[in-house]
Amino acid sequence: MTRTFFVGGNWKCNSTVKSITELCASWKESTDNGAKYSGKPVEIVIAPPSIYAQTAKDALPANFQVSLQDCYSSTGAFTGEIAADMIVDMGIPWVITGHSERRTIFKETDEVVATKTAYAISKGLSVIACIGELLEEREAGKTLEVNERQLSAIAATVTDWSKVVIAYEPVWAIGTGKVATPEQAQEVHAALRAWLSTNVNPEVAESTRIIYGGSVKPANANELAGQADIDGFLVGGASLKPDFISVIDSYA
Ligand code: G2H
Repeated sequence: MTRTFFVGGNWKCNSTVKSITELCASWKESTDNGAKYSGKPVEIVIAPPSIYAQTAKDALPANFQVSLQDCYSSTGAFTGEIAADMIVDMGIPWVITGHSERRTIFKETDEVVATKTAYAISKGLSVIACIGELLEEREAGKTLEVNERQLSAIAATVTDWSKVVIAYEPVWAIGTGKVATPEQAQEVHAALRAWLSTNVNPEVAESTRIIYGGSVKPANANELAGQADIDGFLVGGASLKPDFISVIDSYA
């Protein structure tokens, strides 16, 4: 089975109308409205801050999809939240759940992430579900234990795996410039795929995209993309730049 290469751009809490307009214009120019890549299929999903979702949707190249960076698992009296229902209503097909900044800064537990993921899928969204270990967890030899615990919480609630992309993002590599080596990333990706095979089923393990995030940029994307179990990227800082297009092309 071929897993379509997946490249996500997570703009986090960055951007203005002006910067989005300029960035998208440069992407359109260098890609002939997004139509010109290396010839292989690639799925491209950009997650702007929610208030700029429509601005991005209007400005992005034609084959770029839009995601939100988080969602809430209910409508109602939840001031400041955006329910998955509303994301669907606005014609946005994707959402990110469990990003490490949600887990560490906003104290989202494995259970909260799992609930959001299941709810988003139940409303028809596709989900980029993030997992990853802290530096102290890696140094304590707990990398696989932590990632399998986080994946297990998500897997317990997922009913449709065709709607899920798993993003492995070691927290020590996020925004730090310290990218995991291709071997370090491949080791975890292979273990996660084996976990899916044993604990969900071999078909899901074979078909689910497991993407890497953490200081991905044009200079390191090709080598990471060459690893057998790395099916794409979730890119932060480098997705705010014109040459993000070379990350999209890194699978070629
Ligand atoms: C990891 C990544 C995007 P960056 O958070 O999700 O960010 O590429 O800036 O490390």
